[in-house]
Amino acid sequence: MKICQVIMEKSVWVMMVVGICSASVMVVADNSTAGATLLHRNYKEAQNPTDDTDHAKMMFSRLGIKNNNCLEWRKLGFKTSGVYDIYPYYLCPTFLVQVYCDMTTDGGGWTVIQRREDLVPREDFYRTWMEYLLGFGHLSGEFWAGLDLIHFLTYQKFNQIRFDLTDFNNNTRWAQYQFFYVHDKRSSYKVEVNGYTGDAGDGFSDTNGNMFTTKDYDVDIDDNRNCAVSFKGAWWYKSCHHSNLNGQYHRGNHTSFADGVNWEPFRGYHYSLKTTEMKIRPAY
Ligand SMILES: [Ca+2]
Repeated sequence: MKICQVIMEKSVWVMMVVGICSASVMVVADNSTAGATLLHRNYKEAQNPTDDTDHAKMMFSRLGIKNNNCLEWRKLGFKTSGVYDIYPYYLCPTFLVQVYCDMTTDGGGWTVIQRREDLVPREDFYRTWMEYLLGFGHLSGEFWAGLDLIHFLTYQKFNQIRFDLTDFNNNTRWAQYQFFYVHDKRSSYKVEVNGYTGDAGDGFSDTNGNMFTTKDYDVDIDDNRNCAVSFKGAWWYKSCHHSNLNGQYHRGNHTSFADGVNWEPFRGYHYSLKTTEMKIRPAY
């Protein structure tokens, strides 16, 4: 009944959300896509609980508890970082998505939306608009959670975003923004962000108001080039960037300009970071 009321009140959303539900089913059914690989693999993991935390998660699921994000799991007492089931689509309330929850950093409850690590085989992040929309990679390694999921997670509540960064000398830095929202597909996943704190330097505020550009979808404001092609990544580029965390994994110093896993205020445009994590959490 509640969902029906929401649908009636927000009929403009119906067609879009029906499309999302259909698209998600297609993703699960079609193993040829990167998103399908992610979802299918995680589904199999969920069938084989390995520790007490997994058994506790299954118990909560059997009780019919459907958490919308990692913070809700954290508030139930879960303190172990790992893969959790969430139900982020408010008009598709039974559609399960598996995400990686950081349950330790700054009190935990973070839903991780991106990770780069020094792993082999390496994940390719120079991907298409559709791949960035759906997400790709593996939750236990390198991945991008998907723009559509990020939109719906940030649509639920007022969200924060945090970046945890490490260089090859194992120096760690962080950056946190008190407000983070990603619009829907019709707005090309435009981002709103503000309220920097941290010690990494502010490499993300300049994305505020920008849409998401990939190598095959140019919505940056630079009329002379596609920033994703010029800097071999995918990001909320303006013209072009102070951070490029989906760039090429150059492993430290590189002679090429600004096409690495760069966070300009931390290590500049000629240094590609060792690890990055982007994670979001409701502010309350
Ligand atoms: Ca352009």
